[in-house]
Amino acid sequence: MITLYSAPLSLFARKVEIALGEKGLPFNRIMVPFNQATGYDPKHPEVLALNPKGQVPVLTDEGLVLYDSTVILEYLDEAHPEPALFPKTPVARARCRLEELFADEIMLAALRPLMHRTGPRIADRERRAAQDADAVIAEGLLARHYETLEARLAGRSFFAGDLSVADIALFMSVLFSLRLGGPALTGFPGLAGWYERLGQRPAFARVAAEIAEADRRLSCPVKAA
Ligand SMILES: N[C@@H](CCC(=O)N[C@@H](CS)C(=O)NCC(=O)O)C(=O)O
Repeated sequence: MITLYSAPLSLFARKVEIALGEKGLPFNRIMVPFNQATGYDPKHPEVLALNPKGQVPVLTDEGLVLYDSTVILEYLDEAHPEPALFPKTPVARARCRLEELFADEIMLAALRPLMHRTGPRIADRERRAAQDADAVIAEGLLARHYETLEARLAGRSFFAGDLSVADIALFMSVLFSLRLGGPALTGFPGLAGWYERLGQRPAFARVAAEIAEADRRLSCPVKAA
């Protein structure tokens, strides 16, 4: 039986949940504690024991212990090939991996300066002003990333052929951008349609609904800039 250590507002662990859902794989989920004041501290002892980085997601499967969402998604696709979440040819697979990296690293870098918005307000006015200024710059960067994605999608239904890990990772980045008060998808009709279509798939819808519920329970409301 697969066990997944996840967290309510973990972009990376939720990628794995979507992949497990799309593949119809049952799993036992252990939600590690998270709050907006101290984050993941104190860390879940089993996560500390299983992952030298002390992060979620961690997935265990019959004695195998894996961490890092990218490694986990590759394992799941090889161990449970149907339905495939990677394209077939080396070139298409390489492009799919690059899309995932674009989401996980490049879009994440632009999301980080927005993350304070769901946390408690800091007292220091100067630091707050600096955070707000950084967030405005990051919003511009996110809008440029949307433009890039709109062009790459180019009217297609998915980013790498059929539904793939590229769509899962990019969906999570766009979802985080929207929940953190990043740019709306207005003006990006291809991307908006793709996001809406994915959001109707049960595995994506479940994760999106659980994140919205976790935000209501754990996060400070995000004010419009
Ligand atoms: N590259 C890793 C990133 C994992 C990661 O950043 N996890 C966050 C939650 S989304 C975490 O556990 N943070 C706690 C920490 O870094 O101490 C992946 O793809 O799984």
